[in-house]
Amino acid sequence: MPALMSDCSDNSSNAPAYVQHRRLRLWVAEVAVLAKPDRILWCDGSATEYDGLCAELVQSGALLKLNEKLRPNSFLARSDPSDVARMEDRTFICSAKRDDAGPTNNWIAPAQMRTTLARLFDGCMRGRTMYVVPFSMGPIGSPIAQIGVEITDSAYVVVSMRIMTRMGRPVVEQLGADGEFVPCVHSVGAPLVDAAGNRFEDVPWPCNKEEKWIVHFPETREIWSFGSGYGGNALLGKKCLALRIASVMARDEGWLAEHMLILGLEAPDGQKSYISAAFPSACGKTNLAMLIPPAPLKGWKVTTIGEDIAWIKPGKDGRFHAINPEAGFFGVAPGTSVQTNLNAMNMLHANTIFTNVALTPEGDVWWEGMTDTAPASLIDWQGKAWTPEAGKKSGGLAAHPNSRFTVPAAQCPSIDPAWEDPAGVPISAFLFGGRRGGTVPLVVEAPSWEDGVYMAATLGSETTAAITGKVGVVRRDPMAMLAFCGYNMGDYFAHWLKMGTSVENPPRLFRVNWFRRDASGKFIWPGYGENMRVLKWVVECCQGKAGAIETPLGLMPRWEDLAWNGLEQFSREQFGEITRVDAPAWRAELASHDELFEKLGDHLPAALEQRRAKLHAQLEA
Ligand code: SAT
Ligand code: MN
Repeated sequence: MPALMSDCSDNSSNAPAYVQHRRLRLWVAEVAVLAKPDRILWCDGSATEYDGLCAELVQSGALLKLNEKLRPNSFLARSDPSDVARMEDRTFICSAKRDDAGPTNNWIAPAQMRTTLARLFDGCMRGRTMYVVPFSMGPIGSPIAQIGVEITDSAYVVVSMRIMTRMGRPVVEQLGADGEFVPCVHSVGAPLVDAAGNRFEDVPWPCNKEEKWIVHFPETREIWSFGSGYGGNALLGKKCLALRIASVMARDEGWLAEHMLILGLEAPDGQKSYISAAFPSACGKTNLAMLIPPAPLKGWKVTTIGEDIAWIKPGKDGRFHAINPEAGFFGVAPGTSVQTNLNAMNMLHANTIFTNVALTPEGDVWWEGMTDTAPASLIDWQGKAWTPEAGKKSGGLAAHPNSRFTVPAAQCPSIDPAWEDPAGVPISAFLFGGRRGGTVPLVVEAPSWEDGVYMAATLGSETTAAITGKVGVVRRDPMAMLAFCGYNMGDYFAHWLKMGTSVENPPRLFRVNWFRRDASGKFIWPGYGENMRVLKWVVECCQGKAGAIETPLGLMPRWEDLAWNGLEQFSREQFGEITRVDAPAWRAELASHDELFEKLGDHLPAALEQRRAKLHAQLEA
């Protein structure tokens, strides 16, 4: 933590009496001296506080209250059109040494970054309220949990953090007088008063159009975010703490902080397994985590622990145990429907904050894919009148492709009874998947941990609207962590290799791809609930019961090894198409892994180069 300024005392933090933590009070006072807010408000996390803040946000026009009968206690926020997704090019890892951030992260020297932050945050909260938001990632008091305190000048962030994390007074009480916490400072970067004292009107979605910075100091475990109010840029417990900072903690302490969902699978005989799966943003993690098995696969049941992040620690029983550090879901709205994710649709019935979806004349929400036909008239995500005809003509969408819902996890109908178990759940398999129109087969089990780490490290995926930039280009996204690993990617691979030997029974590793397309560009595999057929095979592999054949890539199911009841219309030819291993395409694929591997230089573990040589040899055979 930076040195304390001399001209502030802990009295100026405005902390309530229950805050016993002197260092926390001093830090809050210090940030206040820098950011110069009109007032400081410590959030207790109560329902009264939440309701009050939502009412204020409605008053100011930042939130729109949805129809109480159709969508009780729910709101719609519309962001500034320049602030709609994570910004990877504005995300920085400021480690002491450039090499520790590695070639896949943006790096700026800590001292230089601190100078920039001092400039950005000086007076950035003038005219605003500075909220102090203590939060726990993981059940409060769990040995796996971590505490953070986010200072923010956005009430939208406060109410979102109350859904996404365990937040408020109980966290401060858990901290006691000297507990460890990760300091997180966030400002939308839009003061309401300038240095000369001139006051400006607020806007519904304040942000800084010129500058956005999402900054991490891994050594001192601090987060500073400026200029954006959206998602992972602003809700600092999520990608910033639970992935970028936590991945560094995990490296140092021997565990894993991963961009993974966690789901439970109950077999017809009652046997329960848990699977964790890594997919890049907006590749269907939420849908997979809440999957409803097709009726013909009677007796199988899927339960949800988490849909975005998993913290995984070696257990005394020789297995990995995982918790979901979050308390809510920040899921992609478009494409969510009663057909694709009934559990999510039911979960969103109330107490939800929607961002950048469309508004119906009845005061409810709509997004592309929710229903086959769009309502005759809507207000789009930018607050403008929208009709299906006009949309067709202009190509303008009613909901932004990265529009989101923010909802308490407890509202999910498929939530697993153990989702808040502080000890976590034992993991049987890790799945790694991306969006790949070609080349990558439906499912492959890696022959060994090392082969699996190679598979995961070379995961490729077509980019989505969850990040700013071009959509649909294949990029290497190792373990779906490209944007979230807080240190050198080569060292991260070495950490993964080592973790496989840290327990007696590590999970089995699989790669999946639901997104293969035919010659006309259509998805071949039906996906969604039908993915249960693949999950069933995965669980059976873990139990040594599945049939499979060896391929150059690893173990794959034959047609007869998957359950097809209820999906008879899916032909053997189609199955052949999505499981085909095209040797020339794979040679090109292996060569494309250079794109990442070459960058890593001597940080690339030798074991991974050996795996690639082995794969090359197998493809020749
Ligand atoms: O990073 S966000 O939390 O905004 C969403 C995502 O990309 O997964
Ligand atoms: Mn994510």
